[in-house]
Amino acid sequence: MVAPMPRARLALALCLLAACGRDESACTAPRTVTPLDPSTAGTTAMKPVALGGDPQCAIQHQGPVLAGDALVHDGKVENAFVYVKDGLGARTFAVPETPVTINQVGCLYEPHVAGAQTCQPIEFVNDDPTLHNVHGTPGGSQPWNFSMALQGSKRRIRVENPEVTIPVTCDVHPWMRAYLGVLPHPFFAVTGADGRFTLRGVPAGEYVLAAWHERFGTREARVTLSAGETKDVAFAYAGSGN
Ligand SMILES: [Cu+2]
Repeated sequence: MVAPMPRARLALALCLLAACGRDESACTAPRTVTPLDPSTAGTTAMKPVALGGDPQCAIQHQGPVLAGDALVHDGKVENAFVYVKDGLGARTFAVPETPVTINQVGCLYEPHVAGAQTCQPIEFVNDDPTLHNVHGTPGGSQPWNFSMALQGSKRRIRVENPEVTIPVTCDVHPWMRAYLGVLPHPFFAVTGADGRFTLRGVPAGEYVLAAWHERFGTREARVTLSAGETKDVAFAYAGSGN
């Protein structure tokens, strides 16, 4: 445990004020949901995200794995955020009330990368018997910054605008970092230890898919999905990424 420095205490005080004044009214406005026909929806499944098939690439990226920022297993990239970037048109989607949970456990965020829909509740939980603060710094929505002093405490926010991705940090423990991808639709996923993801129920259409990774950068792929079709899409990272 690193004791908070005076400067950190000041930051925490400011956080509380900022959190109190957070206006989430953009998330309470009524919306008309676009109906999707499940009988014509398809699925995009994914082959493993690979580091270009070159073992040297994987070796370069591995190093000490401490915080989920470069988890590569047999060339498969974990913690990439994959999503439909374009192609859904003007559809509007229902907002899930089930919260996305980001835990603070062992002074790390779990999960390290998470996705949520705009205005969906995002619940931060402190599982540690120590003080954390949760500091989100979106570019297109209001920031948040609040302290969580008690073990077992929970606090919810909603992010009003899409953004891939929003860094979440703790001013007490500078190594703590999570990333939150926020989208106006439900078609996103985080790759698992096998480098795979699945996007279910995507309407038939032409799409741009994107894969974002904090170290390796962003890749895009075009995919055309017809009704009921399942397609494999692979992204490859090579060299030092980006
Ligand atoms: Cu912390």
